[in-house]
Amino acid sequence: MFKTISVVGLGYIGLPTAAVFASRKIKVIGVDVNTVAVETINRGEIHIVEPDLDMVVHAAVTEGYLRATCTPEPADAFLIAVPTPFKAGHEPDLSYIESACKAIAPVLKAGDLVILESTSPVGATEQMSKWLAEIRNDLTFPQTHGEASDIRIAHCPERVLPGHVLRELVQNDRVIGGMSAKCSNAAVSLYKLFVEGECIVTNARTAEMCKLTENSFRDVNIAFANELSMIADKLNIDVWELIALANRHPRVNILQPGPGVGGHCIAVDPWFIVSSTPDLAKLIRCAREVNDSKPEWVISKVQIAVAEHLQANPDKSAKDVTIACFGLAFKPDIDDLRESPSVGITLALAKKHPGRVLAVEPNIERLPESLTNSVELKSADSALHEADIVVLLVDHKAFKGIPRSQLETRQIIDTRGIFGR
Ligand code: SAJ
Repeated sequence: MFKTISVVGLGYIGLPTAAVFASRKIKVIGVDVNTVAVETINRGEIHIVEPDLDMVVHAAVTEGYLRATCTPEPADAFLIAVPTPFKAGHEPDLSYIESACKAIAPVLKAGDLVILESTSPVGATEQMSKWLAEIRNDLTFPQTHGEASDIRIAHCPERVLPGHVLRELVQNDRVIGGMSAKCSNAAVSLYKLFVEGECIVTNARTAEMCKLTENSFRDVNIAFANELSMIADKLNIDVWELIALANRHPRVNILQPGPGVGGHCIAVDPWFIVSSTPDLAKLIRCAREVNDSKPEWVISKVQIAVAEHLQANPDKSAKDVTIACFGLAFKPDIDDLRESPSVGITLALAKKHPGRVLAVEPNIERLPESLTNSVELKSADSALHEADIVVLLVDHKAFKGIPRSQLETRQIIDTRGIFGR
């Protein structure tokens, strides 16, 4: 039924998905506007960091099952996995989906399946189908022709955790929201080519809301931990000990505080609920605000530490004080700096602090452009050697092994609680 599958958007979700289909010996055409990504993939290499993905892509390309291109070609199924960021006012930006629709519409044929995988506000799948129908009025779509439509449309949100993508793609259950029963059935047969989890059918709107709900649930729970960390600090209580104790209750399971919530999912998706129902989504909005305010709190803690350091060393001025920020990624053991609170904190410190600001990020080779002029990228050893104040922002494995003896004479702001434990 699916001889050729096209995956539009070869990023953190699209590329692993394309590679996994190809690993099942299905012809996959990957489409992306980024020519560098396309060339890299066609060499059998990857442009992102995800454990084991390099091997799977290399095998898929050399065996001839995966090929990338900038121009869409005919296929039996199209999976759209493009970004869905937000615009000013936290309104969802569907322009990448619209561009993907314009790109694939000319090559659609009767019987094709189009799946929206990108996390989207409620109604986006119907909107996608309308955009396709506007361009291809020679074909019929589910919003007008229901079960009899030429083109099948479904939403099937990805739910994989960066760092564990290849395992979760195969093992996680999939929520499949077709615009009609036939659309859902077609999508189930497609995912069944590699998904070992259950494929559960619903409608497109519920599938959209389900993905937003999952990430909002996590955001609200992280906000609880972050709020608790600020309260505990004020009351002179170790928040990590507090959470570990409270979690011994059989029905309490508090998440971990940090410097804020990053990434392109949890810090974004709850806004899609808020923007569609602003008067009702009070808790979801508040959680976003709590998590977004955490970096400011961390920055103020560093400023207090600088002031304390100067008090203890009256011969020094602020420009003699060196701050080292440990970790720039948005979470441990990945290279992804997108929407990372750690980057924001490091940049803000570099702007405010007259002395040197160092960054340690073992998963990158060069600093993002926003930091290149004001921050120095260092190894953990040299940063520890040079710093007066250490700000731990990401709980990378590499940092957990730092001997306590190397930290003793430094002032530490540990936003992840790894040094104390
Ligand atoms: N974080 C904390 N404390 C915690 C857990 C996370 O501060 O206890 C922070 C992380 O440091 C990071 C942010 O939250 O900055 C998000 O990290 P994450 O590991 O919670 O989630 P993501 O963004 O990597 O992936 C999420 C996942 N969603 C859920 O767990 C509900 C993943 O399954 C989704 O597929 C992904 O979003 C997505 O693409 O939407």
